[in-house]
Amino acid sequence: NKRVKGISIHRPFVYGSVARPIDPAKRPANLPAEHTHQWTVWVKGVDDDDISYWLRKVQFKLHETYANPLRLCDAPPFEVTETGWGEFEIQIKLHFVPESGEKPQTLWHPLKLHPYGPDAEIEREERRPIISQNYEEVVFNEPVDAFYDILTGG
Ligand code: SLL
Repeated sequence: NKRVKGISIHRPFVYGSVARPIDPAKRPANLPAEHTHQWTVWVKGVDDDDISYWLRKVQFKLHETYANPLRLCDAPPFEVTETGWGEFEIQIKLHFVPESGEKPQTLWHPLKLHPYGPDAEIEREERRPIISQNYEEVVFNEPVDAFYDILTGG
């Protein structure tokens, strides 16, 4: 399994979160009283492109106030939905397909629940979803040839 010399392959993806305030009228009876929002954090392809040919699984690490803070997504969609009361940094660990021989890579996403800035008041009044999303690229430097074939569809 030789490395393809002098080659870097970039693969784009997006990661982010959306949070919605829980509507008091639709509040599930079993929800802890202090939970104010429902949110989802994700890793996915740009325009929902398939990324599972290079991304094998994703581990999300939530704040320690959550029961079972480690959440493993073994297949797409790579996302976690939860309810809660506070903002925190979510650790996102990307595990690549075994053929890659690549070590996992870690990134951090600040979960955003509360609007701020010039439109914060109207966003709060209208209970608009709070979206925070980032574009990123993973760079595979000199991939092994089996992985190079997978990446390039060869
Ligand atoms: C804060 N530093 O104090 C942050 C921590 C943690 C949020 C926020 C737990 C929900 C649950 C939850 O929402 N933790 O109890 O399951 O704002």
